Order: sequence, then C-alpha cells, then structure tokens
Amino acid sequence: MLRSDLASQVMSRRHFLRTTTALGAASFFAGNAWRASADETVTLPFENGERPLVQYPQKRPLIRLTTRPPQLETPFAVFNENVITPNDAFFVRYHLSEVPTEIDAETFRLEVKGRVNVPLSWSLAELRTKFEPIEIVAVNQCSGNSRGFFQPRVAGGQSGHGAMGNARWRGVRLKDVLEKSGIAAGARQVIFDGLDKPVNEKTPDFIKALDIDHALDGEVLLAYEMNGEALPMLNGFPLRLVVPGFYGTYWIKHLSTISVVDEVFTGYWMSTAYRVPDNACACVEPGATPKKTVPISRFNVRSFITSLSDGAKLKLGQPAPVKGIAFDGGSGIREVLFSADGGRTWRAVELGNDLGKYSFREWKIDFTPAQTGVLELMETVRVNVS
Ligand SMILES: Nc1nc2c(c(=O)[nH]1)N[C@H]1C(S)=C(S)[C@@H](COP(=O)(O)O)O[C@H]1N2
Ligand SMILES: [Mo]
Repeated sequence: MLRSDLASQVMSRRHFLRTTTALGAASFFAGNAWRASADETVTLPFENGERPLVQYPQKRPLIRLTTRPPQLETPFAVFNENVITPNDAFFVRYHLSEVPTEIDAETFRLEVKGRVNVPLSWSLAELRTKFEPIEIVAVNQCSGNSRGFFQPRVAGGQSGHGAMGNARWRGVRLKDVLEKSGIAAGARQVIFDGLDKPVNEKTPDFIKALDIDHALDGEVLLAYEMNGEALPMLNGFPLRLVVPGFYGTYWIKHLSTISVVDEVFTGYWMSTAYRVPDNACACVEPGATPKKTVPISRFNVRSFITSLSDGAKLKLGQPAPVKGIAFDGGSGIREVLFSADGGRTWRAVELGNDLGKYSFREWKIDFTPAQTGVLELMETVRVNVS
C-alpha cells in the first residue's frame, strides 16, 4: 500500500445491517420498518421509538420528535429515493419555542454590525441582486442524528437516522456581505442570530459563532433558496446560514443579525452545549466523559445502506442490489467497500454521480444471497486525502 493510501484511511464506524435469507420468503425493501402504520405512528428500531407521523405546513407527514419546539425527522425511505432530499421531506430542528410562522419577505432585513467599518443592513432583494449568486449541494445534519441508536443511551432528542438531508442551496457568500461592511481590526469571530426566540427569559437565545477566517473562507453561504425554491418556513425562510461540512447547529435559520466580535463568543450554545471531545475522532469510549471539549465542527464520515432495512428478509439466489449513501465533512468520498459476511470479505461498490464534496454520494453494488441464515451487511468508507 502506498503511503498516501495509508494517510487516506479514515474509516467510518462500520454500519451493520442484519438480514435473514430464507428459502422462498418475501422481500422487504426500502425501509419498511419506518413506514407509517394505519394509526399514523412509526416505530423507530430502538426502545421507546414510537413516534407520531404529523404533517406541518409545506411538509409531507414527517416523524415528530417534539411539538414545542417542532422537531421533525425524515422517514428513512426518502434517502433511498433521491440523492437530493425534497424540501417537503427535509427534517426540522429548533431549540426555542417562539418559532416564526410568518415573515414578510418585503420588509425583512439582514443586519451586519459589530467590529466592521460600516454597519449595514440588506433586504432580500438587495442580497439577490447586488451579490454574485452561488450554488452548492451540501448535507445538513444535526449532531443528534442517530442518537436513538447510541449504546449506552444518552440524553437528548432520540432521533433515528432522519435528522439529516442533502439539498442544493443557493445564496450569496457570507464573505462578500462581510466585505461590503469591511472587517475592523481585532475581529475574532462572527456571531449569528435568527428570528426565533425563547419563551422564557432564562433560556439563552440561540446564537452561534464561527471563527473569522472560517466566515471569510468563501464557502459559507447566506442561502435564500433550497432545491430551486424559497426556503420552507420551517427550514429558515427567508434566509439561513449554510456552513458546508459543519453540523447543522451552525446553519442559523431566519438569519437576521450578523455581528463581528473581538473575542471568542461564550454564549450557552457555544460554551456549554454542542461540545465534543477534543481529539481527532471527537469521541470517547461509550459511557466515558471527555476531559476537554471543543465546539462541535465538521461531520465525521458516515455511510448508510438505504435499500434494505435491518431485519429485511431476502430470497436465496435472488439478486438484491444494495444501495446507499456516504458523506463526510468535506474531504469527499473516495471509496466505499461492502461486505455481506460480517467483514470477512469486501468488495468495492460503484459510486454514483459526484455532486461535490459536501453532498451525499450515492453508491450501489450487486448482491445475491448465496446461503441461508442471518447475514451481516456492512460498509466502510475511505475519504480523499485533503
Ligand atoms: N434560528 C435557528 N436556527 C437553527 C436552529 C435553531 O434552533 N434556531 N437549530 C440549528 C440546528 S441544531 C440544526 S440541526 C439545524 C436544522 O436545520 P433544519 O431545521 O432546516 O433541518 O438548524 C440550525 N439552525
Ligand atoms: Mo442540531
């Protein structure tokens, strides 16, 4: 193996699916376990996983985790249907219960203030016409995605794998907007606030910060469109931050105020919540507590089998092509390997269209069960060397 190959071996945590092969049994595909039953509930495959399936404005029925604030999860079968997650199926996550339900796009303004030479405010029309429009396909994933599967269980929203989505975002560069104001000396971070509010004054407002260099890297967008349409209200209408490769917590919705500050911002949602172990894998042994933490940042590499659900029954000798998705924090997917025998043998999958290093990358592989019994399907991912 080449040295560069070794350096690129960032493997995802292996993802297991246990599948049974039986002679003559029926096949179940595409996330059957996640479908709504007649009484409008779905049961996610972990303890206390029963959830109502509820329809909100501009959304198809989604899996509801909480009511106030609304937290909705995408039914997993959606990820098998299209590499781009449709707007009406895209997950919804809020922290504060005063969520805007109506915003006048004509009078809306984005304010830019703090350590800038000229504080400015922009209408949506100005953002659309006075700046170069940029498009990027990028995954938005909540850091709590898949938490329901954690062993041991941990506190927080018990999501299945549906607190993620991949969309084509259109907007303007944060850099371009900041540069119109001019960054003043001593700037260290940029903080972002949206129009949603806490109901109780003791709850800290949801404000997030990025380092000044990150804010000026040209990749962070102020997005006004998602998949060719205005953002759905629940996904941040009329303007949201898009931070490619970074967890969704930074993707501030209904973004209304940008402030440049000369210190490291210490608000609750940066200094207490959304912190991860300060090491290369952002991980500790299950059940252990990290000694030192840092604000969460880029996605860890992940992959999913989307065409089969856990416990699916396959027919001996009958082709059951396996399909999935992989993504990471921006290195890009180089190779996905698939095993149908619990990791004893591996085959490289066929990667789908490359929609950019921040997008879901589809993959597929032919597979025909050749023996009866329980099969352990696994994938592992190699990302590009940066
Ligand atoms: N204004 C505002 N923006 C927010 C949040 C919030 O509570 N308020 N939550 C963040 C978190 S933690 C996530 S995971 C993403 C979810 O984006 P979505 O609701 O569009 O799927 O929004 C982010 N932006
Ligand atoms: Mo999140």
